[in-house]
Amino acid sequence: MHGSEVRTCQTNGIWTGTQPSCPIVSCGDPGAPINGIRYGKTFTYQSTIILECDPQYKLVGDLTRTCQADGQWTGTQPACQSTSCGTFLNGPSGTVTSKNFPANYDDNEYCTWQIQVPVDKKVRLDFTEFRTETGKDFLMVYDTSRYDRPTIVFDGTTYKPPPFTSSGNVARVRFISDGASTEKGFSFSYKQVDTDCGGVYEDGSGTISSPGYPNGYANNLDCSWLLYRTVDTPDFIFTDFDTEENYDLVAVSTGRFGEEIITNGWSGNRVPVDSYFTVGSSYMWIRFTTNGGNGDGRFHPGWSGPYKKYWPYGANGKKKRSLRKASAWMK
Ligand SMILES: [Ca+2]
Ligand SMILES: [Ca+2]
Repeated sequence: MHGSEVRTCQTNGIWTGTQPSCPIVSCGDPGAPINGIRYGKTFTYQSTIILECDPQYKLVGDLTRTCQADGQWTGTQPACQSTSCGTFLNGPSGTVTSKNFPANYDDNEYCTWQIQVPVDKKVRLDFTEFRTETGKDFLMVYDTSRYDRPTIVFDGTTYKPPPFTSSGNVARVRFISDGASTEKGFSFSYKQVDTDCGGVYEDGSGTISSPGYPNGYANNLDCSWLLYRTVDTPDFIFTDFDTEENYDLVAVSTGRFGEEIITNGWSGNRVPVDSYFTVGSSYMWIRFTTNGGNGDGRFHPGWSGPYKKYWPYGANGKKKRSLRKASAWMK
């Protein structure tokens, strides 16, 4: 504040002092660490910036800094130190494990793996093990060209992340542990997959279809789609559905780990009446697996449908229910 904190009305009808003004406090741009990047473009009071390091560098210092009322950033500017934990990887496939795996990882880790495949492919991650200290040690997955914030963050010892497929040909995985208590860590494989076999669909709306739809899908598929909305709930509805009964399965779940199961695997040629969503969840997973043949000899076009933002009212104007069981709402 500039000006007088206390002003008194004088006998001459004029206030003492000067009228105060309250210019917003700015902490200024602290810049990016060398071999790192700064996310956040506002530097005024209560703004928070995120500081990160490129792959093969470890962040030492504060990951986030917040502008305080006195015009100073919290903490100190971090540095990016060269590290052997994390690296650049290329397709077609490989395996990544946390440090010391299957023994426990170390404290204060900051490891970044960047996985790149040819431009006409996507990156698929399959976790085989996952145990980190809940709420303290985090594995972050960053989608293609979206390195300012993770698409999804995993921690804990209860669940394993579902298969993840990037939206483009690069994905980053970062693991950060705090200064105390460790777990076994994680192991995942990566491989390149065709662009129509899964992906990340963030915000907006559009259509997702099985590979090759409507001209039929291949045998031995395993494709994983992630629908993600930053501030609300994704909603998906099948408008066409025809797969080999009992063998070519569509599983739908919600939650970070897909722990809210809507269906474990749905098949046949019945189209659902209602849409799929779980109120409050930002994440929805759709996984399509097909077997090695087509035993019934019929042609199956596959499935297709639009995704959008969850809206609580159906086309009939009635409020929709949160649906978790497939059986009750199939034609
Ligand atoms: Ca820890
Ligand atoms: Ca089949």
